[in-house]
Amino acid sequence: MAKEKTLNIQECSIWTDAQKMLEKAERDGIETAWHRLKQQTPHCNFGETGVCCRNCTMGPCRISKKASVGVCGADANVIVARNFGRFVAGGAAGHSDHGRDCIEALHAVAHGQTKDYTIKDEKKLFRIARELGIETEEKDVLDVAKDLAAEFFENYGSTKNQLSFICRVPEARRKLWDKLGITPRGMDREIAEMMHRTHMGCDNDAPNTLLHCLRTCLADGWAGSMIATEISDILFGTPRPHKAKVNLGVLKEDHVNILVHGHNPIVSEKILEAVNDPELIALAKEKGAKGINLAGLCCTGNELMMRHGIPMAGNHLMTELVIITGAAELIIVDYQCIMPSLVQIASCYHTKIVTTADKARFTGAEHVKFEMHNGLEQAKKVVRMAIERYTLRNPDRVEIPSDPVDIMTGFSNEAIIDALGGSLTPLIDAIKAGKIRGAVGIVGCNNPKYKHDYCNVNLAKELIKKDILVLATGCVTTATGKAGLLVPEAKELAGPGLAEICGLLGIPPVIHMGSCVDNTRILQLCALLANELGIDISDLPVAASSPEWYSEKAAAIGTYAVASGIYTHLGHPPNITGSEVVTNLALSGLDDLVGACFLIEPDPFKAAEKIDQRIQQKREALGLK
Ligand code: XCC
Ligand code: SF4
Repeated sequence: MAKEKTLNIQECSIWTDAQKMLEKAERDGIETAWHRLKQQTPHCNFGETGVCCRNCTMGPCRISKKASVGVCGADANVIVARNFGRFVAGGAAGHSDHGRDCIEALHAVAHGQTKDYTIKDEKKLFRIARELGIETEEKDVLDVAKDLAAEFFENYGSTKNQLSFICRVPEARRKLWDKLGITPRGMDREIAEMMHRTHMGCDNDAPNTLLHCLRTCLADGWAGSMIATEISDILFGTPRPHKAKVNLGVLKEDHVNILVHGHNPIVSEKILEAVNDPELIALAKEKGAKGINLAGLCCTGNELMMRHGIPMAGNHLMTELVIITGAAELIIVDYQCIMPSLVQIASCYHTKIVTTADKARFTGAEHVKFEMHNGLEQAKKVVRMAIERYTLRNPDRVEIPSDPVDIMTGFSNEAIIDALGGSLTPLIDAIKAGKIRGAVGIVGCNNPKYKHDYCNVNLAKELIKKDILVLATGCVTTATGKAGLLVPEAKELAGPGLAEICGLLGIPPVIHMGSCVDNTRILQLCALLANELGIDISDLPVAASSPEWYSEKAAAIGTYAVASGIYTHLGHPPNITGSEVVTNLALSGLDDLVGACFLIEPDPFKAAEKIDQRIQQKREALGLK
């Protein structure tokens, strides 16, 4: 492959496993995201600032000194707001369609349409059903599941005035949303309305469009994603703390290595079952391997790690590099964050890419469609393919670059409350006493525009030093895990107060709470704390951050966090800076409206300072030292 510009590999990633694989990539003549980014820079300024509109064929139009409005008369503010609206609608659609797949799974189990999936956490099923006002007295498990699935389906339609889990939101916040007209109604409805509003000739008032961005994203946070998390716990078990391992070193040279990549545990859970099938293990041994090794990538990796301690090979920017080890027999994917380049890179090795969802097919990959009635059978088929691939592996091309790092995972809210002895009181006391000064959820992705994981790791390190508890999800899990922050011993790196609490509870200063849909665990935790204290979420000494974000989903998450009252840091802005109105609203105006706004800061050390100041203000407003 042609290489126009060479990489400075030391500047690409903070990790030696990544650097070694980038060196091997160059030796093997492979292009990665870092190489392709070079070819794409400098980026188009119109696109970057959000002032390019392609919403009709009188255009495309772009705003410049020469032309301050498009053909229809839309100015930069309208165009930017519309583009951002469609951007977050894409993210909300991703999470919520994943949620819908979970509801369909619950529905299929409840109606006896599958033997491959069951209810693993009946207690949680009943608890959530009761929480949502579903009659459970003397009712059979499957009947409760039927009613809960039906209730969740309703959350996607147009018959509700508000989503079911709004019952979790503190009253002050609910009133505020009502007043602003942003109480989310139906998941699909808000997304469709966003598409409608942004059609030429509809919502041509940027602040008004932005309000609907908040509403659409709130639907994601309090329905689409939250439903995905809760059903995943019901079907596959609510996570409990346990140990796991992380980085490319989790691959095994003498095993058949299978990686799961994507988001929905409906596929990865069955692969986990299949790799433990004695017949398949025997087959792997027959082919000369010592066994079958399963590892995760990105969010479905988080799901398997949270529930079963399956090791994590890497985050977003490691997904190409894992193939370059030459030791990956097969990567099975469902949807979201799967670079199309994986197919091209795999073709240079013996690695097979298998897709499973009709809505996410990749040219050149093998498609094995997973459905509720055949999940296990398909999983076994895929594992058999991986074993066959092992015989094609070229040992001379194998390089597994590092030893894995230990981590602790499995912190669902249920597990956190158990660890605290049954209530949130000890946590609240620690916050009041200033031992834990506040909490920050660091979430999201990698982006080759940054030195890989530099901001993710350094922000976490700086915050824990300041006695701020960090909650990690998504691709930040792997980052903080590799940095050694996800083990109880990392308390040594924390400030004295946080270190003391970590020591007492035997927990790390950075707590792993799951995948990206599981950011709703953090949302729920904030709501529980606020309700317990009788205040609004925006009064809590908490913040959110996505330092190295890239996706539409991450923007939707940031937006629902802000709309829920959580101050949110991003390493770089979305493509909105071409509009003063939208930028000012995002960076300050929203603070007056919803009690939170965005902070943009690429430097993790400065970001930590600013987040710390905000937390300090919140503490003072609550009368805490
Ligand atoms: Fe994707 Fe969820 Fe981002 Fe990672 S953190 S790159 S969105 S896998 Ni969600
Ligand atoms: Fe141009 Fe307006 Fe059409 Fe957008 S909607 S492409 S600004 S004419």
